[in-house]
Amino acid sequence: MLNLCLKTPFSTKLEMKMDTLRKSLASMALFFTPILAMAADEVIAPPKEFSLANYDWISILSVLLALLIILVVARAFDIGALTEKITGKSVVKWNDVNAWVGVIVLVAGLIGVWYELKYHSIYLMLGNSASAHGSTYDSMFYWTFGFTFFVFIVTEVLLFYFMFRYRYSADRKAHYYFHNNKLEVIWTIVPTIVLTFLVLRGFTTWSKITTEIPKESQEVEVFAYQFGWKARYAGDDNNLGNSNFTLISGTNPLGVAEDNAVDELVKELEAEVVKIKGLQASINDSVAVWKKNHDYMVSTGLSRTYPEEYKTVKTKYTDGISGAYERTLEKDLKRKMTNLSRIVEYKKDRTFFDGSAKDDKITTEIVLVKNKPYVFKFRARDVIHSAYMPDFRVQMNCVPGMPTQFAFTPTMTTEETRKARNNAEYDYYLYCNKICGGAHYNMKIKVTVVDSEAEYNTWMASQAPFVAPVAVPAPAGAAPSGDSATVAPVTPTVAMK
Ligand SMILES: [Cu+2]
Repeated sequence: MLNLCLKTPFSTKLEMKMDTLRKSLASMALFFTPILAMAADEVIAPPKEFSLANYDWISILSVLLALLIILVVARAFDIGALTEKITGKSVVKWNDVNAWVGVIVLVAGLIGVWYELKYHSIYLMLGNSASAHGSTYDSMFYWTFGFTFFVFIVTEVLLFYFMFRYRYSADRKAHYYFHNNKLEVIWTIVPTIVLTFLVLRGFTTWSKITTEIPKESQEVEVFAYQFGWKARYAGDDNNLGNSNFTLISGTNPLGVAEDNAVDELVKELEAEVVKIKGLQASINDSVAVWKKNHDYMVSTGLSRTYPEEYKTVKTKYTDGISGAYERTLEKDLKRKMTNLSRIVEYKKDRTFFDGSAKDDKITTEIVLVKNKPYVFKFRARDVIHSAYMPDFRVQMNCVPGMPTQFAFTPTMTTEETRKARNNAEYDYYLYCNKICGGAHYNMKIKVTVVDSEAEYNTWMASQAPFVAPVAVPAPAGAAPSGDSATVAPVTPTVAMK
């Protein structure tokens, strides 16, 4: 009997309705799920499969109940208004209602503020700063927070107090009060003094942090690119070699002025120039081959059997006869030649190529010594990035074509901070703090502060110096680079991409 009941069309309809409800609740829950800020090294878990058991039904029903109560109260007010209209007597004193609602909002708000301060004030600051200038920076934060918090509490209490105290009363008439010079002066002067204090303090602190760079500071170059960081330390000569974006190549990612690396790049570019010149010399042959292929495909009907392949052949052919192919080659050649001549000019400048880049070390993490002054020199390869080291209270934009810097002295080793934070796995990081593209969220480099120069030296010794690729001698009989006349025409199929 029961079985029969369950199989009725009614139960199928109910199931369908439940299914729709489940789906809509799922999408609602997804929409309202708060997006929690996650530490960069946390792994994002895959989304859980939807199940009704995953939801806190008590909370959902409580919210529904609260909505219902609001609806009932609103209805009651509607009835009250209707009664007033019919009887002509005042049932609800709206001014009193508003005044008391104001009091409730004030008290609830202040309880909220107290709750936040009690339970979340540990997140107000990032914890002990690990740099020499960090405490000045933190104190600035506390002063600003202190002033604004005091003003916030006073103005909120006054706002709701006045709203309550001077609500409408039939036996009181409002006093017409137009202007008061004393009041105007007070509420102009007080914020002026406070803001001047805060701004001047910020200005002097910023100037101090950014201009006072100790002479003995060690330079570290920090290079930003989509999506990562590289650091460069001076080698034994204690001198960071010069660099320029024109010199960047696959084997020289930072574009340092190092002879072998740049010679290799010149060779690569020369080979490309030869290749393009070869293609230019054989344009007519190429177009003839493409025409032949094209006509063959059309006459045999292959163009219809293989439409995608035909499209490629047709594009090549039309680009060939219209001159688009020729222009592309010209542009490509011009670009390569310009680059080549720039590099050749750079190479002539022996003060730029002073050999100091040879022993530079390019590293994938940063190691610093406690209490030693550093100046970080920032460069960016592609777009604007921002180097952000919250533990050291350091942040600086990294702008392509515009070197920037930030000097600071770390005062706590990684070990000390781990102990202070009671977290044996805590590490300092330099993050990117400017949304710079798809993988921006993962753009970081580890920073370790060690206790002694000896520890730093051990790490440094384990880092390989910037090794330039060894030039491979060209095989005997090969065409001398740059001489296009001896180059055989290149197969046209390789030509276009
Ligand atoms: Cu970035």
